[in-house]
Amino acid sequence: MLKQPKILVAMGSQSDWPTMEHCAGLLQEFSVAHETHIISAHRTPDRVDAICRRLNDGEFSLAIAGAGGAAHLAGAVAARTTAPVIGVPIAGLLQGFDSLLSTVQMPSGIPVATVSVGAAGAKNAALLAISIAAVGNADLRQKLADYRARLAQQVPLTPQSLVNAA
Ligand code: RP5
Repeated sequence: MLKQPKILVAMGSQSDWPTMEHCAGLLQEFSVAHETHIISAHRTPDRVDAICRRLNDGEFSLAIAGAGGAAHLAGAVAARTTAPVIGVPIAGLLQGFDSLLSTVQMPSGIPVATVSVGAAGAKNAALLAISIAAVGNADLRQKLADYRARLAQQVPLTPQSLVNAA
């Protein structure tokens, strides 16, 4: 793992950005360096090769890849590197069930750590990437603990009525 982690955030299309910006936003919030790139496994395979060369040259600690439909981007990246790869299934025509199965069902030997569909998955991909980068990084571990403490504070003790909220 790089001393100062840098995360590759890849996605298959501009149309994936409204989901993947949740991932980039959290990395920003944690002040974790990252780059965002559109690299399509089927439309721009040369870009996939080029960015994976940078990954294998050690420019990035690990990769997050979001894609929809027949979502093979995360698997295509994982095929080219031994760095950890986190896959984010993007919701599309089939509400993301297609991309979920395409991303999670990697055959034995080439792992993709797949998170949930959509914005929740994009956020969790960032948090998982930070957790991996936090091995041996006390500062990042503290930031993760602080984040969870803030989450806990946001949970009300009892249900709040919405009836008179308007
Ligand atoms: C996938 O196809 C992309 O990851 C995107 O989720 C989906 C649709 O892409 P566009 O047709 O919107 O470019 O490759």
